Amino acid sequence: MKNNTFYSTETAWCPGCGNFAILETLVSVLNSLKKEPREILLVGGIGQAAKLNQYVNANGFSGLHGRALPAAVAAKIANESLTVIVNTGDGDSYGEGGNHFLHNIRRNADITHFVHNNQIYGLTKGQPSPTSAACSDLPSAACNINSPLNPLLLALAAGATFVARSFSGNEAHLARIMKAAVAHKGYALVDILQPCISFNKVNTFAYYNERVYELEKDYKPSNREKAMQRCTEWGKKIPIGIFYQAKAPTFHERRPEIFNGTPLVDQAAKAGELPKLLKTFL
Ligand SMILES: Cc1ncc(C[n+]2csc(CCOP(=O)(O)OP(=O)(O)O)c2C)c(N)n1
Ligand SMILES: [Mg+2]
Repeated sequence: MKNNTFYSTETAWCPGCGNFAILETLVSVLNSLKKEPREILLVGGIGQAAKLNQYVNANGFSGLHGRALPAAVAAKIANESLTVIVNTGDGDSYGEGGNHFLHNIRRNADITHFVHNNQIYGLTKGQPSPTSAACSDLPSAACNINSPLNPLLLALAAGATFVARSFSGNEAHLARIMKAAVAHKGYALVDILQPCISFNKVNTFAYYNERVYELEKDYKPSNREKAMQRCTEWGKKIPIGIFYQAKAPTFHERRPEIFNGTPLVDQAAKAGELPKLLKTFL
């Protein structure tokens, strides 16, 4: 198989958008997997970030705003041999899709979730999202009159087994974290700091370049309390890296009686089973 099996196509993003580095890094990570496009499913909701699946030559599914995760988990349930990767925005993942975020973490399906966190509703031209900075800290139209949400802390509290942050201005780091997230068995969240050059004039590439640093080489991602502490560090310094990783049974592993190592799509329907099943409801 050639090393350029996957490629990106023309996009409708603003020149200079932080999404480009995420797209190109994801394409290089997909090429490193040595899989065919038919073995990959890229899922999004609605938004600028969510358009990513339309720009890569793999299977794609665009759900409703905030509904990327249920679609991704459903596809994985039906066909566990698919590598399922969600790319969608902070508004989509943490705002409109907040409920799905919380409860799909608890399912621990073996999917990967890349959140392009530009701290803004980009597609609809700059309204505050749950991750926008508090108005008291940010004299801007796009500030949060509510308490800003820390998505990593929420994911840890909900029991996520892989919780990481990266930055679209550091492609080498992003590639490393993306690879680790895809390789992780279970739900993996990577919150990616992604400057929106059109509508977020505060959280720019310069802003992050000044603050972002990598977790120490000897940082151990096995301690959940420590991870909770480190992921709340946000201000003059912003750490990136894998905050937490743990082994836990996946959605499929917890239901061997259904999946039995064979994807549902490949399991033959047994003749006569449906009428029998329907009778149980009478
Ligand atoms: C149910 C529903 N509510 C609202 C919208 C309008 N809408 C479309 S995209 C979007 C915000 C997208 O923000 P985000 O998910 O952060 O993605 P970004 O564009 O910033 O990448 C909103 C509010 C919609 N399409 N559907
Ligand atoms: Mg956004």
